[in-house]
Amino acid sequence: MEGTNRPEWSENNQSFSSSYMPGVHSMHDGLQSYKKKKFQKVMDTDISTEVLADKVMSGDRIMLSKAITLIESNARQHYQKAQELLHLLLPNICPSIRIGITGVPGAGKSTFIEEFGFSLCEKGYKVAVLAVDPSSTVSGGSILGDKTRMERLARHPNAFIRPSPSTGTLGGVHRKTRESIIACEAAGYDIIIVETVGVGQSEVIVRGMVDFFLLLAITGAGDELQGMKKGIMELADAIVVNKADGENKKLAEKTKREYNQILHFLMPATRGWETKAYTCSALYGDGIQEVWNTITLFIEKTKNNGAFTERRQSQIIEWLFAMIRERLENSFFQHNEIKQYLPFIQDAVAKETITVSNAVDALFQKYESSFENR
Ligand SMILES: Nc1nc2c(ncn2[C@@H]2O[C@H](COP(=O)(O)OP(=O)(O)O)[C@@H](O)[C@H]2O)c(=O)[nH]1
Ligand SMILES: [Mg+2]
Repeated sequence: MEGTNRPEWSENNQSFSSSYMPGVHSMHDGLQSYKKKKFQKVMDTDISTEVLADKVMSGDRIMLSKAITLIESNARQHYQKAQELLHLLLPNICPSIRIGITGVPGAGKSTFIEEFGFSLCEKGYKVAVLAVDPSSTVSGGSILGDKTRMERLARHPNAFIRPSPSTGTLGGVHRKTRESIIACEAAGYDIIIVETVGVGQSEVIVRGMVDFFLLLAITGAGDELQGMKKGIMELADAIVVNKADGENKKLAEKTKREYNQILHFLMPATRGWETKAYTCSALYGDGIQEVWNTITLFIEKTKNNGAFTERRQSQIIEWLFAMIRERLENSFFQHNEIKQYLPFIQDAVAKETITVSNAVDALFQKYESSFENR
C-alpha cells in the first residue's frame, strides 16, 4: 500500500526509497511474549501435573510461578488441576517460618521486606514473599508493592517474589494465598513472608495463616497513636517502628515507648510471648538483625511451649471451616431456584409484607427440598 511504512517527512511519490520497519507496540523486548507463551502452555495442560510437581519440588522458580498461576486461576478446570498438583506437593513441604507483615501504605513494608529478606537469603535461607492485597479484590487497583518493587531481593537466587492475586473474593484470595504457601514450601522455601496493607479484614486473614505477625508502624502525632486500632495491635507479635533514622530517630524511639505502654495493657497475640515494640530503619538496614533475633527467639519459645504447633493446627482447622462456609454460600446463591426466587423474596422483605425469618424459611425450604427430590 502506498505511503505505508514511509517516514512522515518523505515525499509522497513512488521513487522515494526510504522506508522503516514498524515498531513493536507492546512488549518492547522479546522476553515477555516468550514468557506469555510458556504460561499459556502450562494453563493449557501441555505440561502434566506430575511434571509440574517434580519441577516445583526441584526448586524451579519459573515452574513455581506457573504453579501459583494455576492456583490463582478462577477457571474450573484449573482449580481441579491445582488441587491435583497440591496433592502431589504436600508430602514434600519443608518446615518453615511463616511471617505476616502489615502496615499502612508508605510505612515501608516493601523496603523492609527487601532488606530483611535479602539478609535472610544471604544467611542461606530461601525466602518467598507473597501478598494479600484487599484493594485489588474490591476495586481492581492495588495499594501494595507499587512504589518499591524489591528488585534487589528479586534478583537473589534464594528469593521468590509473587505479586498479589488480583481477582476474586476475599475468601478466594485467602485460599489462593494459603495454597501458594504450600507450593512455596514444597519448593524448599523455608521462610514465607506474607505482606498485607493494614485495612479491612486482611490483617485478620493473614494473622490466620502465619506463625509470627509483625506490624510495621511509623511515627505520627501522639494522639494518632491513641486512635490506632487496638484490634491490630492485639494481633501483632511485634510492633516495629520504621524510619528510625536521621531527624526522625528520636521521635521513633518515643513512639516505641508509647507503643510499649499500650501493649502492656493488651492481651498478647501468642501464648507465652510478650509483644513488644522495636525500632528500625529499613532504608539503612538498622535494627533488621534485631527483628530476626526476635523472630528466632519467638519460634524457639513457641515450639518449646507447644503454642507453635497448636496455632498451626487450629489455623488449618479454621481454614477447613472457612472453605466449608464458602462452598455452602456459593452452593446456596448459585442454586437455580434460589436465583429465581430470591428477587421476589427480597422485594417482599423490603416492602415488609413478610418477616426476614419467614423469608429465610421459605428460601431454605426451596433449597433443601431440591436435595430431597434427588
Ligand atoms: N527515611 C526512611 N525512609 C524509608 C524507610 N523505609 C521506607 N522508606 C521510604 O518510605 C517510602 C515508602 O516505602 P515503601 O517500602 O514503598 O512502603 P510500603 O507502601 O509500606 O510498601 C519510600 O519512599 C521509602 O524509600 C526508612 O527506614 N527510613
Ligand atoms: Mg509496598
